[in-house]
Amino acid sequence: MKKYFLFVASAIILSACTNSGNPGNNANPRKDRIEITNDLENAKGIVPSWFNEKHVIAMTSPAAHSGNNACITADTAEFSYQYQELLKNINNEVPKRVVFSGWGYTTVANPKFSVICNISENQKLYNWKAFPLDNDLKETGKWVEFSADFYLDDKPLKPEMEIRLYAWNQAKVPVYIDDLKVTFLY
Ligand SMILES: [Ca+2]
Repeated sequence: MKKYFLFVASAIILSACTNSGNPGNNANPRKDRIEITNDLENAKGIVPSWFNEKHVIAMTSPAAHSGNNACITADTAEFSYQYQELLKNINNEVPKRVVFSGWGYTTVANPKFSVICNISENQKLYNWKAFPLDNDLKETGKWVEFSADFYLDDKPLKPEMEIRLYAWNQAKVPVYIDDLKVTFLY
């Protein structure tokens, strides 16, 4: 009987140890990944850190990827809805990498279309990167998932710097985006 209790007790201790090692718990408050999503449905109500909502429109043909709204880019709307924030307002350290992902719909195959990541210091451009999506948008008439990945460790960052992420359409024909996600990795 004593042996049985000893066995049960060690099983409980073992299970407690296993749980404490579970990455799902919040033992470590340090944020090494921050995800910000925007389905564009509330863009007109002004979402903090998001700008250029004049290019977010109610969609009918084609339908939006989610809900009613998506962002149009075209010849008169080269730059998309954009994420813009000071690095210090996002986390208490500067990011090593950022990913701008979402869904895109093109009306011409392989449009000249890129995601831009620009970093400025006191309104002055400090770093500028483009991630072309021409090959990701090879099929017209359907929503396809895209992901633009930027490594930010080529130039040292300061918490006071500002990051902007947006799409740039140089194709002069409509390309729509929806369900955007910005992922910061630290
Ligand atoms: Ca939407």
